[in-house]
Amino acid sequence: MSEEAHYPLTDFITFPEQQMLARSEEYLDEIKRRHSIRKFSDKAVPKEIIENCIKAAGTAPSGANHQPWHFVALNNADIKRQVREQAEIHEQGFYEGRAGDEWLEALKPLGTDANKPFLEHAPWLIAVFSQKKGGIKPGDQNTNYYVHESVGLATGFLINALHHSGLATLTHTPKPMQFLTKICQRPDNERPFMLLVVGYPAEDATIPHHATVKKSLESIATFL
Ligand code: IYR
Repeated sequence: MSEEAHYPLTDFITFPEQQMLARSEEYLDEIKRRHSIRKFSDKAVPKEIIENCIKAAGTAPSGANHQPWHFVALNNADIKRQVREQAEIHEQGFYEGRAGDEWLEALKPLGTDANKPFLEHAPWLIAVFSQKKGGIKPGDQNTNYYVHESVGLATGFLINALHHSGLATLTHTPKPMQFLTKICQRPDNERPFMLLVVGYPAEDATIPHHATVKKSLESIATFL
């Protein structure tokens, strides 16, 4: 088959409009129940679920379909401890001044600080890496396009897949995140993009009021 070949679209499902409306409502209800949490139980999560969710993330659209991402799933206690240690060192600098007053003020309603026990408690951490160079075939070193957009989309798919599977997440962005490259044994040409904390909520997990305030449809959308 030539590289330019096209196939007929055979797996698209058309639903009656009534059913579409019901499905859109059901999806909205499901996704409204997604909340970032910062207290995780240490209950184990089977690897196969994480694998399926990463496969789902890997179906995201990307610039020229180069799929400029790599996911490192960590559930080894010693590695998670290293991530926590490094993250807390960097976050201390952040909270003790590097962030600046305006940023710290914006974070106050979330109640976050430099302590990150969830990095050890949660059964899985998924470090997402972006690749400036690559291509569709392993080993390709071509330019990748729309790298941030692509990796952001894949990360969104991943969060959604995890939520749909019955898992809670936290999008964590220790600043700076370069330490993840070494711990995750990734090459220099990749950049850490985000760290997802994955597992079940602890019994006393909370969501800050601030995070429950979502903008109205009118303020986020315009129909012309
Ligand atoms: N990376 C820090 C600070 C932080 C920044 C933003 I923007 C948030 O929405 C939440 C936290 C931390 O993880 O604590």
